[in-house]
Amino acid sequence: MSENRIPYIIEFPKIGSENLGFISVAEKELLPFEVKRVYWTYHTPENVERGRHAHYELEQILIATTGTIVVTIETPKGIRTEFTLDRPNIGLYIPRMCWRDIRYSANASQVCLANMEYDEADYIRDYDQFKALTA
Ligand code: T46
Repeated sequence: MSENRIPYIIEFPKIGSENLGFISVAEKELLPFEVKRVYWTYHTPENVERGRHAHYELEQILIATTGTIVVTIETPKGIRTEFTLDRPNIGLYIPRMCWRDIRYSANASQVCLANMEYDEADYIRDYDQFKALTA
């Protein structure tokens, strides 16, 4: 699988102009996995922190199509990094077995590309369990 992968920012093409507007495209050469699911979140209040879990096998790319999303990732090696998604032509790749805490600006809309279908059994929702599994 992707044991040694680390989170990173993907820069998608930005096609267009200030006069006409822009299109960004996620074509497969830029993606580290085959997309099996797309979901999106919106209207998240600013005082709510989402995520707060890891996944055994799920890999994702998060894109803030509007607003700003701040994602704190902790890798299996315990390295914590904060990523700010504040442009609609960038995405954050999150490998499997990474803890994520996510905050949203009030106007944020988030699109997520995922490598597998929804499976509640893939979630690790307890931080102590995450630490034990990655020790
Ligand atoms: C992540 C962030 C960015 C479904 O029924 N289907 C789905 O595909 C998803 C993603 C969720 N759900 C249900 C399951 C829960 O009852 O929606 C509810 C909230 O889901 P979750 O706790 O996953 O929500 P978030 O926003 O905290 O996390 C999700 C992803 O799970 C997570 O991997 O990185 O979005």
